[in-house]
Amino acid sequence: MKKVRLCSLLVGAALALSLAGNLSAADPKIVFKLAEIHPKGYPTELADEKFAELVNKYTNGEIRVDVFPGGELSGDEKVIIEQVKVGAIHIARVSSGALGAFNPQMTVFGLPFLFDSGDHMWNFLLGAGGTKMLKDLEPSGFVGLCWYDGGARSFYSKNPIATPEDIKGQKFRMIGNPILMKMAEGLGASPVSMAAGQVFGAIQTGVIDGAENNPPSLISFNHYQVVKYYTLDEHCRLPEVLFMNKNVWGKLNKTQQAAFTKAAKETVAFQRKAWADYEIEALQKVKDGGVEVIEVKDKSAWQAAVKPVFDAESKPFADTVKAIMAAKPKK
Ligand code: BDP
Repeated sequence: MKKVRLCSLLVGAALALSLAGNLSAADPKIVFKLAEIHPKGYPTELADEKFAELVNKYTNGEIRVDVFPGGELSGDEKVIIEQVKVGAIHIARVSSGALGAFNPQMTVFGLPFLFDSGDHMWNFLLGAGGTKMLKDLEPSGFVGLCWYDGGARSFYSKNPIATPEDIKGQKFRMIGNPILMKMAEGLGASPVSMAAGQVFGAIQTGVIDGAENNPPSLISFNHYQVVKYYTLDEHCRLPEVLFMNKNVWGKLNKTQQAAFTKAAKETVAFQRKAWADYEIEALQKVKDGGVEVIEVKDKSAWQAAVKPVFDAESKPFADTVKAIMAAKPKK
């Protein structure tokens, strides 16, 4: 009995010690966990590894970041974000689509056809607007480190989709972004929300007809094996986010914080390059896997079909949308 009490006292004291005060430079045991649902070698995962390497380098070995890819810590980004919020996971790379449930401003990226192109998105993300959005993660208990590319999302299904009308009556898993759910409803589909890890089984067993995502995700989650058609309507671009627990950040000293910021910043160009290369390769793999890829050269019918959703849903984000429109690259 006494032993047990002493034990729990010691554990309590150790915990208090680790929670109070700064993480000291002399402490060799600063090891952070970084969660990633994509497998090793995926462009965001490569960037996570690069980030870990640079943090170690710039802190002169004081801090180690261990990357857990392939959903090893959880295959559900909602769970990962909850864990980052309580500090059980220190750092994570997730989709801004999933972060919206914890930090509503992130929902804005669900607005259909918000960005004209990848360049348009990056002009915004790397400018004052995108920097402010990372900063505005703080009231939610997070520190935003940087943005990564997540390309454009398009519909894929067991059934053909040539025009927006073909969406009608089909059941799609939409990433849990309320605007995207409304967009699918607006197109006459039944949107279903579930973790990315559940989509393969749900399509295979006929619970849903399809989903929407970028080409690399069709490969990383093996969805290309269970659908027949991929229609490149490119209805939205959801940037990826590297972020961490705010209290953990607060325990880093200024030099360590600067090392994190520098490391994160340096991974952005690296990830964008890895993304650009892999996006092309992944689309080819989808085709080689037997999926019919339907190009949508003229998107005006799709844009017109979702305009009412854009108009209604953009209202709460008027300032951000204005900043995004102003970030269109000059032609
Ligand atoms: C992918 C993102 C991943 C999301 C997934 C999804 O890279 O972070 O979990 O989409 O649709 O594009 O849930």
